[in-house]
Amino acid sequence: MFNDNDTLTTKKAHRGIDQIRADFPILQTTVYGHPLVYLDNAATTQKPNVVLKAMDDYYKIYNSNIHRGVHYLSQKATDAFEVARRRVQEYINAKHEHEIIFTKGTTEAINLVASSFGKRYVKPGDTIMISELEHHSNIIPWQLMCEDRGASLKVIPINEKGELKMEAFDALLDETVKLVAVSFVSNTLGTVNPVKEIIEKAHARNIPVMLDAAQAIQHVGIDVQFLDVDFLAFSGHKMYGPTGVGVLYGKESLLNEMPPYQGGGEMIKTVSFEKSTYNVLPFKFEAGTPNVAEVIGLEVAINYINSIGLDFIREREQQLITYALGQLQEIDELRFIGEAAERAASISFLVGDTHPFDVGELLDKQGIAVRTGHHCTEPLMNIFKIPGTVRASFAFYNTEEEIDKLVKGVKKAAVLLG
Ligand code: C6P
Repeated sequence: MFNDNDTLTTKKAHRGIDQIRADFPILQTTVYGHPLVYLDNAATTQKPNVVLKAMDDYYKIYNSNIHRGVHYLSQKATDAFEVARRRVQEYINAKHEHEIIFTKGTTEAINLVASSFGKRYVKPGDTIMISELEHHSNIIPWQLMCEDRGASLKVIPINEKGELKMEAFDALLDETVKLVAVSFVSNTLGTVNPVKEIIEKAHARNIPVMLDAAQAIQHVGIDVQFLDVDFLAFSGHKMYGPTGVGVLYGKESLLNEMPPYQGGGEMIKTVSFEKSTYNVLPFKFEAGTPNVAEVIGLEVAINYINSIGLDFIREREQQLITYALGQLQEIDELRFIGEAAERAASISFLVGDTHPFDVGELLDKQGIAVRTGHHCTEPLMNIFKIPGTVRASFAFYNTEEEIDKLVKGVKKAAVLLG
């Protein structure tokens, strides 16, 4: 068990788990009279006080539009916004600041690439390769673009454990493939995909790779130069930051070749009714007033993660997963969906023949928040021939005590639902 006296070998968080939890006001709340047990971190993580304060300070002290005014407030807000861009650049080790494009989330980042890359590089007969594990956000944008461009999707199959079949990937990789777009970590099964291998193999054929890092960025250190990945997308709200902000990282050489995604203020150099010209990176892809407070909040969330330490986070979350898997597998009626060897902080399961919603509701009444349903991965559910799962997803602020409550709650649900 992890408590204030325990130490982790790579421990950067010199504070105990209780002190860390005190940073998150929502973790002190109750639901139906029970202390909240928040195990829905893959949907969104909770926000520490420092993030909430940074956003509040912006609105109270220097609320202003950015990149537009010479006045004091505008300069201050612009500086804070651009510091955030540098912080993201450092966090993922991008080569250039202007390779960081602020979006409203992973979904928008993927749509941006699908639309803009598609217009520039995809023609009839081409294919885009995704996998059976993908979130709808990494399926639909490609489908829409393929319909528009006369292209089609190729889908990497998975094995019964929920791991990509890499020999199938090798076989599918041919000259029709214009881009490989896969998740780093599956939101439903927690599978960690062999992304380095995927990138190397795709690059051997000069095919760029986009990673959906929505479920990876908060769990593992990502170095885009080491991975040599071409595009990377993630959301602020899944990494202890606010909703309404996300990031698209793209290699300068590709982004420079791609047309704007949206038109409006900030993304132009000159405008006339006959012909307009476009701004340089990153502004070419940031039309309109961005979510300034959210970008500032994201910067502080990254600072917060850095203060806890990604090594600590990874090690702590692995402890929690191992503990949860061990405890849950003691329940006779429970069946895991997805048993990949490499996994990050999500566990999906079913209890006997019960519907996941019923289990989720009973857990909710005990103050335990899990997600139930298809988790925006309907094709994956179809492959497993199930309507959905119960998903418990963890963050470093969770405890073994909370997992014990989950296990007790699932046992109770198994009895009540027969
Ligand atoms: N998954 C979940 O409960 P947005 O909504 O744009 O912040 O993120 C979309 C998204 C894209 N890819 C993956 C792998 C994701 O997990 C998500 C969001 C949440 O699993 C909400 S559906």
